[in-house]
Amino acid sequence: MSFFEDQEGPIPFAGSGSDEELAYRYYDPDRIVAGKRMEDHLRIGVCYWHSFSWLGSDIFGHGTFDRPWLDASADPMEAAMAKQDAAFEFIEKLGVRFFSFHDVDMAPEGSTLAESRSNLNTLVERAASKMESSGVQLLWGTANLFSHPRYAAGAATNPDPEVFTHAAAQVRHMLDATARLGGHNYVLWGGREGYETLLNTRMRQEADQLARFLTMVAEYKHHIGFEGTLLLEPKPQEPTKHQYDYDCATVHGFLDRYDLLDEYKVNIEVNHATLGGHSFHHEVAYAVDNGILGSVDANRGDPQNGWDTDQFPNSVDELVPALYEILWGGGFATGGFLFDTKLRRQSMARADLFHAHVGGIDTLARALVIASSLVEDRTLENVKDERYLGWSGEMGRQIMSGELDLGSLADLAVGSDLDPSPVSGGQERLENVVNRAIWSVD
Ligand code: XUL
Ligand code: CO
Repeated sequence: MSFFEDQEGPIPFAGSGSDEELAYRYYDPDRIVAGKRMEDHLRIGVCYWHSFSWLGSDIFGHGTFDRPWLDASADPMEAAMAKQDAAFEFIEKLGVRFFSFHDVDMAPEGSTLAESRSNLNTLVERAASKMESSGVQLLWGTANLFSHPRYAAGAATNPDPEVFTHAAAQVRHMLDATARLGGHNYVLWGGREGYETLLNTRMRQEADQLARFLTMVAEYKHHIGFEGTLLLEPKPQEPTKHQYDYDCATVHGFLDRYDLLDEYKVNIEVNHATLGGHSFHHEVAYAVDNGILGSVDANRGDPQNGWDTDQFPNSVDELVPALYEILWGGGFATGGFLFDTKLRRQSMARADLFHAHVGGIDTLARALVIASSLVEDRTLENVKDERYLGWSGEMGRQIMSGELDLGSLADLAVGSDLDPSPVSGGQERLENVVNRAIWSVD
């Protein structure tokens, strides 16, 4: 049975002159960019939850989407199989290589943990054969530790150790499933690992619990020989008022404090960065600089309201600087661009899923090519080299090596009557460099 019968075959690459609506203008998987195939740079993935499990409901209204595989009256396992058929048909027709899912997206929860695990295993085996025949791979798996009421006060950070234990079982099952499917990464997004009010919260206790949980997850990963990367996904708030994995810098400090830096990297989401008052560029640059870039959840927010609206990326301007940092850092290892993206509630038609993904993928492809030309051009790097040149000179070296202390530096400054003059940061000139690349690169 086909759920996307209007789309006959895989979306083709048709070039920038094409007038076909459902064709790629820029996403040409085989095009070589900076020595690598475009598909291998971007490693595009489709998410199961927003695209196949969600009906378009919001806090004020019911679902609006035309999703025949989400038939509430059907047997839950039959429905999960139909959903899986829809997901694989869509991913294959979109022509991308990866997908990601939470345990509860793929299989219905049973009335006990054992039943949930058995449901998951059935659907995972079914997914394995679809992956085998289609060549589609798992970018990452994750456990949903935030929807069920038992997790209202958090999972690993819950005041009740029984909730922690329940979460441990879910993660164990999902790590097993991710390993079974050859997943490239495993993600932990701490949806409710935070607080609603400090009046009832011990932050230090909760941080210790979270660290213990993450240590156990890393130990288990090694125990089963899972070779994917463990990723934490920062987000400042929503659904909790404050989330502990606030942003990349906070996660980095946490990992360092609990001696977990060798075990975890970050999954950066564009709209989480903007929700935290940062740019996506900032979060990526921080992660690359500190060796913790893992993967990216591609989407965008709406500057008018600042929420986590999870819209499809459509701004080359926003993505070019971040892609520049990713390329400069050597590109993804196990990560990729996962479309953690939601259609607007009025985009009810099944075809809207294609339009949204095609536009987002083309935006990423175009940004990649422009960013690569900026890396090759080196103007931005030359400006940085020049700007920090003093630090490779005698004074800079002596300061950084510890040869000079505060007192000797003060004597040196006074003795040589030091009077350094400011130099231009050249921001507008550099903005022109970036814009000219955006305007001229094909
Ligand atoms: C929530 C979010 C999640 C994670 C996976 O904001 O981004 O979908 O990516 O749990
Ligand atoms: Co996400």
